[in-house]
Amino acid sequence: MVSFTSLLVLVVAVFPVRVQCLWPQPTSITSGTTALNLSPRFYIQPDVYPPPADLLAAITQTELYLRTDSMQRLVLGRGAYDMSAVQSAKTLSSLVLSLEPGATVESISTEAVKALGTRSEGYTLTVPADGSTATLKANSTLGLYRGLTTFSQMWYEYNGQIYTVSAPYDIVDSPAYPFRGFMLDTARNYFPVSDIYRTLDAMSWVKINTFHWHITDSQSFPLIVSQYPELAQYGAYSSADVYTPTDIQNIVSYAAARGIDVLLEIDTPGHTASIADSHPEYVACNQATPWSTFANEPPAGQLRFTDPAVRNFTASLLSSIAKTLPSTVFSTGGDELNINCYTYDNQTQAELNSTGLTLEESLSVFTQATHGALIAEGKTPVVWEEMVLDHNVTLSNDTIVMVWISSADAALVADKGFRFVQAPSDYFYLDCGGGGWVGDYPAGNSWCDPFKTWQRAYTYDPLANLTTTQIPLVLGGEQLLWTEQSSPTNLDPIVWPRAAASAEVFWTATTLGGGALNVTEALPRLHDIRYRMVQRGVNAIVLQPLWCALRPDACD
Ligand code: CP6
Repeated sequence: MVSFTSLLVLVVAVFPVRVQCLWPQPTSITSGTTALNLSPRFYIQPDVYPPPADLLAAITQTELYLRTDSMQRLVLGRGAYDMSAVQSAKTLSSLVLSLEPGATVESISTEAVKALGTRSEGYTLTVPADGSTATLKANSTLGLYRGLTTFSQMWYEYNGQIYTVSAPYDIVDSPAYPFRGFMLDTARNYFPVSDIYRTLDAMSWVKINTFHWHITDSQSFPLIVSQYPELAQYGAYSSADVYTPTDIQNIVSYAAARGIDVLLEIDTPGHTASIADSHPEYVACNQATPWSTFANEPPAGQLRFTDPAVRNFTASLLSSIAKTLPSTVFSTGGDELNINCYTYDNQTQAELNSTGLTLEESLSVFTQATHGALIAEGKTPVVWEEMVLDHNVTLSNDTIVMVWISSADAALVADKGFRFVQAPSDYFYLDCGGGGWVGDYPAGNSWCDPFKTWQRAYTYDPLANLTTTQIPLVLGGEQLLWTEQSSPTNLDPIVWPRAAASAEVFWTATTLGGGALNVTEALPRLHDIRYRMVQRGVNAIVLQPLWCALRPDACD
């Protein structure tokens, strides 16, 4: 005999009432099963005086998303979804934003570029089921912005009606880690400013707060630097494939208004062949052959860092760029330095002989000069892991290190006592061909092998193999797109929604690390945010057959 209760459990198991589909999942949330509509006169009221312009713009944008985001199976009309509960539901007429008592009113943009660990991104969001006013509170406008992002993900438009079925909501949310990034390489292939804007939009939807911009490399130098216009004039792919100082300012402002800080990287002293296009005397092994003896990919070419003129030039270049940016962080790169390049360079050898320094000691002198120039501009230097693990370079204690070669290196960097960002290639590289010189890798042995799925990134444990004293050194992490085999044609599909995986790992996962997250639970939520991305103009790839999204237990 099947009892009534077991039958009930069965029914619930077959047709579970799905909870909300937020991404990233808030750190603390309770929600219900009551339907609620947005009133046609619904408005978002900022009780913030005076309301910063970027907060008002974010409110307008949120109201637009509310009106345009639908649920996929309702759009298709195959959902077998009972809208009667929604039709008779109560109506919400306003969301009121306010800052906690004592908070100073600053713009989102001001808050977004503050030093890591000093930004306030948390918020509380309450949406009662009875139609009384919803409230969003935070200590800063940046926190309000994060809360607006969450609010926009609670609702679906259907036939002119905007509804949720999971009221009431009670959310207390703040990020587990201060650095949640995405890196784009704009040197292997050029990306127009509009592509970068769209990418920043998508980043903001999943609360990514750092755009790590690998702007230059050996293949091209697209950055126009006012004091050194020759770099882009000769080093860019064309006079159109450049970022002007105005482009940079526009991108930085666009990002900041969306809660995103721009971490600009000028990779030095390796990955700099494009500097030889304007300053051949500064570059060793420029386009030397075979390139594989001198670099990880063609063309070879690295700065002659032993040369005092190169040291001064680089320090001055970095400070002239850094001074135009509001961020407190700036990356000098430092990855994949090829030693052969200097062994065979007569000028470098002569300089080492005359100074009596080893190559590594000289690299330390160079790095102290470039980092000194950045520190003088109030910036905290950021470097790739080789600078601390491979070369014995003297760095200031607050230097931030990017782990990339392997997730196993995180513990090694932590042993050195530096704060670091998790960017391990074995989990977070999105490209099919970082260094992917097609033809140079046997079939089945490219950098794309294996392709890293969203599940791979999602199950990364940022705290694996770290001791309790090392855990505070983890600033967060980022997924990365190297663009040897990417361009505007495939930007959205190769990045989204995969890059949302680490956004949740570093927002939601707390002391347990990524292992606390569950891919089965995440899939319908990721599907949902992916479909929002598509509706908002980002060409994110599908995660499953459409059939799955039409099931009754897909997101409501
Ligand atoms: N370019 C630069 C690259 C890579 C790095 N730096 C890279 C290395 C290995 C892989 C993918 C990308 N293409 N400047 C390493 C930080 Cl698998």
